[in-house]
Amino acid sequence: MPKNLDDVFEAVVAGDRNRVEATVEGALQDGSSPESILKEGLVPAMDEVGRRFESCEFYVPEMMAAARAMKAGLTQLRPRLVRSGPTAGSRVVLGTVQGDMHDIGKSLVGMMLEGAGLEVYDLGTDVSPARFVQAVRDHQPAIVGLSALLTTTMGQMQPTIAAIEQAGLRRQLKVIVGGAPLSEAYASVIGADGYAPDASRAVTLTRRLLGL
Ligand code: B1M
Repeated sequence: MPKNLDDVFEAVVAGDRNRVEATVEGALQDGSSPESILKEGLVPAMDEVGRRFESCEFYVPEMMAAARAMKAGLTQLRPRLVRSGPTAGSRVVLGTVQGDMHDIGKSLVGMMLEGAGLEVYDLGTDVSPARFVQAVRDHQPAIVGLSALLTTTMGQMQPTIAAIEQAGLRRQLKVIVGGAPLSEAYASVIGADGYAPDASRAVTLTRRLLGL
């Protein structure tokens, strides 16, 4: 990994928000692309944090500090990742399912979709099936995106899809799902229209489902 991206990685793992901002700025000044800072610095750092949590080198406070630091870096990159200008004219309602507080991956998916010209309504985390249904009524999206990071919350996806169906809204939209514990097979079992393992493939999938 190039030295400047290594510095970003270390700063996130250390949970040092100021250092993340300084190292991201430094990497941009040195000519690194926002995509490489994301893919080679910020995202692998969160994997390392997860690894340290699993091996009990880190506990929840360290994981939270790293998440805050990561989000500071994402906020810095956001204007560069989100293109302004004409949109593709389709709306996406996005959220992390009920019981789940993880929002970094979902936010990244939202940013990349905005970057692809879609109008994104991000409902945040811990979103109940009823809130998804209300958001579909309010915003009339072509796509609903569900994110889950826990094996204990991925089970909320199916009731969310069922609630959209029971409200008579399922046929007007496509549902896409993602998050570390998910798979293509799981997506198909719960009746989603597609699964994406990462943010850039969420964009490809969305564009394909919309026929763009
Ligand atoms: Co949590 N946590 N966490 N955590 N946390 C994981 C997920 C875990 C794998 C860590 C570990 O043990 N190695 C583990 C889950 C184990 C499991 O379920 N099998 C875990 C646990 C156990 C927990 C708690 C239960 C810990 C506790 O309290 N004892 C607790 C649960 C709280 C809750 O949600 N109810 C908890 C809490 C937290 C924090 C709050 C401290 C913090 C989240 C802060 C925040 O998000 N604001 C946190 C963090 C940071 C993590 C790790 C370290 C990093 C997650 C992350 O942001 N990754 C994580 C370990 C890991 O993932 N390696 C872990 C970076 C992000 C860019 O990737 O989110 O995977 P990711 O998103 C990717 C793809 O998954 C995909 O695209 C994204 C971008 O490429 N994707 C989609 C995601 N959503 C998508 C939607 C799509 C398409 C693609 O379409 C709609």
